[in-house]
Amino acid sequence: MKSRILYGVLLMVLVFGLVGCGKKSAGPACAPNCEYKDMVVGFLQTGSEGGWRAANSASFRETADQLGLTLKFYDSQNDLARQVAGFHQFNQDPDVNVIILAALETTGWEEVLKEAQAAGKVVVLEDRRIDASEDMYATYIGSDFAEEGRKSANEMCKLLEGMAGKNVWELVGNVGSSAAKDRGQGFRETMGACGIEVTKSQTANWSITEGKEVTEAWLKETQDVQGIFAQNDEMALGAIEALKEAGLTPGVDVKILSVDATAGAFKAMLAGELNVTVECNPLLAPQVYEAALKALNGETLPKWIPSQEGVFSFDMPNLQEIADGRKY
Ligand code: GZL
Repeated sequence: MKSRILYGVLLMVLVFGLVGCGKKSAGPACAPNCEYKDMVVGFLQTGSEGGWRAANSASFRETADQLGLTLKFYDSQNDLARQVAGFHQFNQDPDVNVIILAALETTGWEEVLKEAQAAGKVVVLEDRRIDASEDMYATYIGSDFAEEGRKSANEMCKLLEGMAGKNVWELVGNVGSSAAKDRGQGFRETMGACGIEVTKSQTANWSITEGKEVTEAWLKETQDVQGIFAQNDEMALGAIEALKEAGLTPGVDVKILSVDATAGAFKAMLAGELNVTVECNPLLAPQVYEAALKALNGETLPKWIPSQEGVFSFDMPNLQEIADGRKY
């Protein structure tokens, strides 16, 4: 009798051990030989806030077609709650085996990441990093925003060389985003090398309209500014409009530097109104899909694959040629 009870207990432990307690469900049936045609990607895009984002979205759509994978594109409309809801939706979708996130903000992802892990979904971060344990996602593919900030400060030092004043105004992106946090941090790490002081700093949420409104308000207070550091091109274009309406010559009276290197920035540099743009590469889809496929097949990836990026200035001799050759 005792041996039958012991056998029953052992059997229950074995069954629960196999079925009930595992953190992760098994990987896809195609592993370790999955191909792009087996990938069904749930892509959680931030929204459509400007030229950089448009190029980033186009990269994911075009590359999905080229590779023959299935893309389910979710537009979060720049609303964090909507982006989290979209993540839940993809976690519940039995067809989706890869989730790609361009996070609007760095925090608030624990629950959906755990849900994804339990459901056996591969999670890849693109563009924006998040504050989460590295074991909750396969890899992060995106720029070194802090380095973009340091590059920006170095270039602003060159622009303000020889000027008595070194007052710089900073137009900040979405304050919760990694791009805004890290660019601001990188700029402040390096600006002391030439005595730059950030005398005004405020969010303009990546937009032309808000970039103009914030700069207009500042100019009503003072015109003692030598440089404007806009954390993306759109906010710089807004600042340029505000300076012109205040009777100042952008790029001359006030030096302007921005980040992204979109077509709008090249147009403004060719007009002499923008001095420098620090590149931030939006064409990430090929790298991201390649990493997702490797993760789907059970490969372990480095936790960050940084993008390679340059710097462009209005006085480059071949600027028109460079502009003509760019994709965005
Ligand atoms: C950068 C990206 C930023 C761009 C902005 O990787 O996250 O978001 O710099 C965009 O133009 O809004």
